[in-house]
Parts: sequence; C-alpha cells; structure tokens
Amino acid sequence: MSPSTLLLIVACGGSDTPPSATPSSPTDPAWPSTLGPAGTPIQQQPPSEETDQDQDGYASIASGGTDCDDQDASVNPGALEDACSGVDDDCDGVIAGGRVVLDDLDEYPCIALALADAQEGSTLVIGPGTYVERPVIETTVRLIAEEGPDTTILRGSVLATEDVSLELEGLTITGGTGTLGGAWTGYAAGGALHLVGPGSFRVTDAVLRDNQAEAGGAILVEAGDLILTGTTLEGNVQDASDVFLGGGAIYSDDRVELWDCTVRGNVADDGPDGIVAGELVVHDSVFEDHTGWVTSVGHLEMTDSTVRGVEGGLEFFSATITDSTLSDNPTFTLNPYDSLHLVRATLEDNRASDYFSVVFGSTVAQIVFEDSVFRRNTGPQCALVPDHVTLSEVGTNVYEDNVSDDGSDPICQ
Ligand SMILES: [Ca+2]
Ligand SMILES: [Ca+2]
Ligand SMILES: [Ca+2]
Repeated sequence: MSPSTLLLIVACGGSDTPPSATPSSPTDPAWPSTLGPAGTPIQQQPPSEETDQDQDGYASIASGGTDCDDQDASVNPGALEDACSGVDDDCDGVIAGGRVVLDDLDEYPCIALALADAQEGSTLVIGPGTYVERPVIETTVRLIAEEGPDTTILRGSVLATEDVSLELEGLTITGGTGTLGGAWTGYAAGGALHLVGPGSFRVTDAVLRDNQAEAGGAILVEAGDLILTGTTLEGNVQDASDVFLGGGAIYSDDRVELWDCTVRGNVADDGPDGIVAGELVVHDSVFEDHTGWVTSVGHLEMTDSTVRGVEGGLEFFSATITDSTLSDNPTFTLNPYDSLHLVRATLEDNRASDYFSVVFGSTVAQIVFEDSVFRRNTGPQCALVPDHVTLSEVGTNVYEDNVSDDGSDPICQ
C-alpha cells in the first residue's frame, strides 16, 4: 500500500484503520496531511452524521474523534472556553470556573453570573479554579478568594464601572488585556484591573502577573485612591507607543499606597516601567528588576523599603525616603523636581547614568541628607550630587568610596 493510499483510507475512516486514527475535523490536529503525491490536494471528507451527531464538525470520542459532547454543537475542541457555562466547552478535560458563593447563599460557576445578582455591598467568595472571563462590576462589592492566589486564578480583565468601589482579596489575575470604558476612550486600559471610579479600591494578598494593556499594564485608576497590601505586581506590560503614558504596573492620577508589596520586572513602552501616580506611599515593599525608570509621581513617601536591580531610577516632584535601602542598581538616579529628604537611608553600589549623578535634580531642587549612608556609588562626574542643587546635611552622614570617573568630588557644592 502506498502512503497516499493509506492517507485516503485514513481520511475516509476506512474500516481497516484503528478508531484512534479516525480524524474528526479538517481543523483537528489528528486530521492527516491534505497533500497527496507531488503536492496535489486530497479531497477531505467531514465526519459522517453517525460519528458527528451534533454536526459541529467533530466526531464523537466514542467513534474515535475528539468531541467530548456529541449532543451539543457548542461543545467541541474548537470552541472557546467559558467559565460561566459550567461545562468543558473546549474538550480539554478541564472545566474553567469553579464555585462562587454570593452573600453566603447562592452558588454560581463563574464571577460574572454571581455579579449579575449582586447587590450594593455584596460579598462574592470565589472558590479554587481557573476563571476564564472578563467580569464587569457595576455595583460596589467585595471579591474574596478564600484559598488564596495559588489556586484561584482569573484569566481576564476586570472592569469596575463609574462610581463603583471594589475590594479584591486573594486572587491571581493573569493574561488580562485591558478593557474599554471610562474616560480612556480608544485605549484598552488596566490589564488586570480597570477602575473607573470615583471610588476607593483595595487589593489584598493578590498576584497581578503578565497582564498587558495600552494604559496601566496591571492597573489603571481613573479616579480614586488605591491601597495594595501583600500584593505582587510582576511582568506586566504597558504597550501603547503613540502616547507618553508609562505605568507598566500602575497608572493613576490619584493616591496609590503599597504595603508589603513586590513590584518586579514590569515594562512600559514609553515612560516609567513601574508606577505613575499623583501620590505614591510605599511601606515595607520592594521594587526590583526593572530595565527603565520605576516611578514618576507627584509626591513619594517611602519607608522601610528596598530598591534594587534597577536600570533607571525614581522620578518625583518631591519625596521623603526613610529607613530604606537603594542598592545594586546598575543605572540609578533619584531625580527630584522640587525636593528630596533622605532619612536613615542607605545608597550603596549604584551607578549613575551618563547624564546624572546618583542624586540629581532636574531643576534647582532642595536636597537634605540626614543620618544616611553613601557607599561605592559611581558616576561620570559629581557621582553623588551635582552643583546646581542645594544640599543640606543633618546629623551624621557616612560617605565611603564614592568615585567620579573624571576625578571630581562626588559632592559638587
Ligand atoms: Ca460532534
Ligand atoms: Ca459537540
Ligand atoms: Ca475546558
């Protein structure tokens, strides 16, 4: 038997082939090559009515095909999985979604169906599972994943519409691509969370990872304060190149607070890779592994935090940085437009960019060093502080082994 004859028999479901070799659809990977000798097309035959009773183009598993429900044409390997259907739509053996309990009463297979019955102030308790959906929140609610972000995963973006506040806890959100809505007309905004507001927003013990949007890679806040606690923002991307936006992790015109958070490896197409905000308060948190500027904010208040592995720096109008360590940054500049107060801060092993000192100042900024430590920082000239800013020194500051390439004093005053 020649190979082409075998192909024809397989394609026609010949009786001398094993059931597992029976193809189910032209789009089924099991469908054999469509080219005969010398590349000539072979006439394909769809599954018979007997093997494909729901006529969705896929033969039933019982007949050797891949249709896991041959009585439902909406279920087949080519269908899109829908967490709200409660069945395995795409026949991959996994039912997306899980169990969502609304106000301790009713159960739903997905978040969106529970939201449809939610009242102002409702609580949705989300059970373990992978929820493939894009919930739209139109009334103030709490979303609580009791078993935490390791087992409770939302693949999609959340949109909280106008005047809605939101509390979200214990959830991983990944693979979101933002939503249209609010004032950001024309932009897919907030890869994981698009919060229109005005409202107040709390995100606790969550993981927002590998989301992507044109504005706010992980989170876009249009109006309202955002408080994140115990949350990781990692690998999110802002990717609109036609506007200067930044905010690979977060974009907000208002106040953002981070408590015990990690912000790691986010990317913006243009502008700061990490957080753009009107005001940013950072406690017990880490910024690391960014290949560009991490912040652009109005006022920055940082306490008990760490910045490391950054190629860029922190930009702000004014800042107070207290009891924090900024170290091992391959390219790093603290860049105040108005003022910077370092209190019990440690700056070690940072390399200023080609244009800046480690502490620079885009304008005639007022800079105060108080009881802080500066070791092994280097730069092209005036490695620590240039001469155009006003430096005040308070208490006991320690300077060791800071070196300018051109031999100039590390502090040019
Ligand atoms: Ca079928
Ligand atoms: Ca089917
Ligand atoms: Ca499935």
